[in-house]
Amino acid sequence: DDGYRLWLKYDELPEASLRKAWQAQARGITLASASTPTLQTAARELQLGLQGLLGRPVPVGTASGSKGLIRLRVAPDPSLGKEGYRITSQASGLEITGPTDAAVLYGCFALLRQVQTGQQPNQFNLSSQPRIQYRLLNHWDNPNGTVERGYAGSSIWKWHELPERIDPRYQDYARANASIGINGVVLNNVNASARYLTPEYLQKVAALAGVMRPYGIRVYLSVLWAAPKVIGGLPTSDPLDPKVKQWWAARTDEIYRTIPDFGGFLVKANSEGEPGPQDYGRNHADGANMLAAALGNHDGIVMWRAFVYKANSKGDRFKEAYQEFQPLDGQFASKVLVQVKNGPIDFQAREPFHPLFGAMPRTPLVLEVQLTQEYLGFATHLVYLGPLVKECLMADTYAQGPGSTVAKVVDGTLEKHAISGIAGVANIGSDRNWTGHPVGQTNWYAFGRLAWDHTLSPEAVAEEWTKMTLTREPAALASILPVLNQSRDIYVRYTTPMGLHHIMGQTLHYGPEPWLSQSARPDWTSVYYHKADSVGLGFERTARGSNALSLYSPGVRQQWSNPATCPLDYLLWFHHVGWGQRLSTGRTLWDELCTRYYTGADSVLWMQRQWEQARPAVDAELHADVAARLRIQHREALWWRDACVLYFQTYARRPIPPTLMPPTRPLAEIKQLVDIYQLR
Ligand code: BDP
Repeated sequence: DDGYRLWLKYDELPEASLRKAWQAQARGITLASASTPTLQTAARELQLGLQGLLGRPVPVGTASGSKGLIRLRVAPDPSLGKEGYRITSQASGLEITGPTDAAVLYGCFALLRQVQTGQQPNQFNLSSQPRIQYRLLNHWDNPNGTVERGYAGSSIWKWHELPERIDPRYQDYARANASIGINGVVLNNVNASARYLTPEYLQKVAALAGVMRPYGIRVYLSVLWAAPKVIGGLPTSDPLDPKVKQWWAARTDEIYRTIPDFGGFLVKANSEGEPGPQDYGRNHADGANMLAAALGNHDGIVMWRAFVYKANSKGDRFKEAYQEFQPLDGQFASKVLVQVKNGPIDFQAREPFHPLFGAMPRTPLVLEVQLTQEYLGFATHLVYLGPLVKECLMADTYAQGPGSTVAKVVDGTLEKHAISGIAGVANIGSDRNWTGHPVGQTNWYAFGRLAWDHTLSPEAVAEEWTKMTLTREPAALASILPVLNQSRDIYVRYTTPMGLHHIMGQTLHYGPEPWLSQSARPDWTSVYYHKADSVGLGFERTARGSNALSLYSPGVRQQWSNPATCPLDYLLWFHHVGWGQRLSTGRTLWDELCTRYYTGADSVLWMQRQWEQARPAVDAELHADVAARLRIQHREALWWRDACVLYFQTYARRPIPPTLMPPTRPLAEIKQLVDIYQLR
């Protein structure tokens, strides 16, 4: 198994009785509504899946009357929103209904999921509708085929071949997305090239949109703020300049002439050297609102990113996005959503939720999470991110009292927004199995499922994926699922336990480099974040330090500002703690730190054993691939452990606790590994 088919494998169900039971319910598929491309797609996808799973033909027709037919029907149902579906057992057979053809398509994939995960065809009466409206993948793909922070080969978009040649992979990509409810894709990197707005490229984008459309997916573009200058020949890109406004309006009209269901724009402006409205003394709202005006009556949105930190900032980077954006709450046009990363720094293995959530009640906020594992071991380490996404969604902002979770901010229910969105930075590339690490597919899958319904548990989602992708054998599931579910915590332990953050290798963001003290800017170093000294470790963000904690609601602040009540997982995010300080575990900070690094690295051996136990039930090629990656993961977990323990020991001046075996190599040797690994 080369992994290409993802979770849409559709191999014949091994249990004859289950097959039979479903066969009786699926003798054929009928369309009870006027056929549209999406409805035809729905019928074809259902047919494809059922034929594989049941091992016999499942014809699609319009005939009715006979029993055991699955009816697909578009029918108004105010309780289902636009995209919700209902699957019911009728006397004549199963019926999949929804208010739009895309809803029926989602229903078809939901039914397939039932069959794939081994459910019996009982009396169905199930319905589901997405809680978040815009569920988008963000590709950080460049025109030349490279992918920023991509670890699964090159871009799947072959711009030089478009629009004439449509790689069959585009359709398989669309199928996979539709099967988990993703309804939009931003095709290109947020560090955007202006090229995408040229007529030549719009033809290419239109060709991709044509593949996505029957799957209920709209395409979006990241835009370069300076495009009016770069490709428009204007002397300025000032958002308040009439010529600039005209230029964007004309460009936008042309986009909609070429791609009538175009989704809208994603913008990274005045961030990490990208141009933006501040170059002209304007603010983010001026920029976003100008683009919203350019969209006019077209059905499109602007997603304006809040990932900003000033070029010469002297303060705490933690606070910068908040300081720039919070005062603009209420000033954004109705088509604008502000897109906020899950945490205040940058996709670290564990971050406290971003303080902007709950702090901009008059602005819809898109939650941005990173599926590509930039800071999480690339495509080498097995890290299932469902728990990370869920942890952020469940975090309580206390903005309107207890229960004001990030999920409720994002889905719009807390602050009563008409639009809502969530974005995942894609981990998809040209590798045959799409994500490099075979288990990286879980992160794509879990993003879609949690975007659709954030009340799902990440454990349940992992189980679905594993059953659909790897095996339904109970013993194998019992060994694989704990590995997935604990993998993120294990990764945190051997890299950045207890709230350490941003101590990874420079530029490439791989491996440990806690000693990094020189860089183009202080907040690109490691010492800026861990602040190790002879007294202790951690970033003081209480009133005694940067006071970043003041950005949170009192309910959060109260808990986190006291080191005794701050969860250990966040301790060093907010406190500079003495090496000898005793923690709730009974250990000193130093001993706890060492213990976590050691147990984290040891746990990778446990992951290997668990994976080994599943061998008989998992495809041999795929099993061997993951097993080999787990061996690398252990070697690199030891690298992290030894680097961090030995480096922090130079400040702590305490022995490794006696129950742990001290590293056998000196720090100097480990420091050299950075150069070897990073090919600097
Ligand atoms: C950082 C990445 C950088 C991205 C940036 C962003 O290192 O490549 O351009 O995020 O989100 O994590 O804009």
